[in-house]
Amino acid sequence: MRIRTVTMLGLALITVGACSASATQSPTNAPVVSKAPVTAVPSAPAKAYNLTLIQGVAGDPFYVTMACGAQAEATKEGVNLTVTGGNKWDATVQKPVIDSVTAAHPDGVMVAPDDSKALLAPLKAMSDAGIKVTFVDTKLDDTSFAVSSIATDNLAGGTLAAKTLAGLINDKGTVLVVNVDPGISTTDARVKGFTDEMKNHPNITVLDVQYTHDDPTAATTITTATLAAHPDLAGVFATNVQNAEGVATGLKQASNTTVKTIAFDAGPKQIEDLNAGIVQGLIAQDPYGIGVDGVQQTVLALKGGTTTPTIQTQLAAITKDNVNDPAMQKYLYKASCS
Ligand code: T6T
Repeated sequence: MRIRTVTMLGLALITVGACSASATQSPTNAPVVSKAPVTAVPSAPAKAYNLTLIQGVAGDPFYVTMACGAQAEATKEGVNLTVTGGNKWDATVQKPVIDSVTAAHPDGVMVAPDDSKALLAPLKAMSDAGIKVTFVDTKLDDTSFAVSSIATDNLAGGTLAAKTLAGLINDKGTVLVVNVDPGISTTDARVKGFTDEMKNHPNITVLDVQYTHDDPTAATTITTATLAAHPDLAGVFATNVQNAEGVATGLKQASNTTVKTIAFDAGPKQIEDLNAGIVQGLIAQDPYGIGVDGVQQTVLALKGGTTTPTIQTQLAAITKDNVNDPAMQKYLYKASCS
């Protein structure tokens, strides 16, 4: 069990150690969780299991980095890994991908479902076909058939985003939340953490959450329209890579230097926008670690070991001032594994 909190220019760096269902509250309200050791592996004959990682969407630096971690762990464990994903964030695009993986019948699948309800039937069918299913990043509402669900503490990340943004705007003004779609376990939790925390800031008005369907162009359009409708806009919370990129473009196009922006994730363009001073803080996840844990848990299940139902991976708050710190480098997402 470990938690480390360091305050850096108003942003708290939280590293939350992994896992398990039981959580207590730390002084910062970030859950402190204890990690069950990955030791209970019965001796089993060596087998080159076939695993598949189904990304939430292909090409997103978060999932690219997750695939790098999964591949590194697969190589270490001597198992085969295939990586696949739809070309946009959409349950109707991901469903046929899931169905074709089920038809190919790998031994185990790590999957980030694009919707917490709509993909229950195809993923249950995958599990019923005898394939071990592990949720990485996003999950379904029904996790009963999963080996493990591995994700950032997105609720705590949303809370941290709200506290940080409130500090940056001197606890007053109007703020915009730009989100992907309703019904995604990760981003829903981020918005809940954010809006719940903002109830403690009575002089901040949170506008109705706006959805982009994971399209950066939509995030730009929303930002432009909101600046026109609310010229006093003080802050923005962008809940993931694409929304952060689109919001930054909107602020740049408007030559706006007053709005403060906090975003989830740490893709290469987000780091550029942070360094350029367009975005003030990034709540970065550890997708590489999620990939590693996903393979570990799936292989453990295949070997008949005791898996951990819920694993929470680390997050960190990145600012322009700490982005070059060695400790932050593991939180910066990759455009490719090499
Ligand atoms: O924020 C990540 C991921 O955690 C989320 O579930 C979907 O969006 C990302 O992939 C970033 O674009």
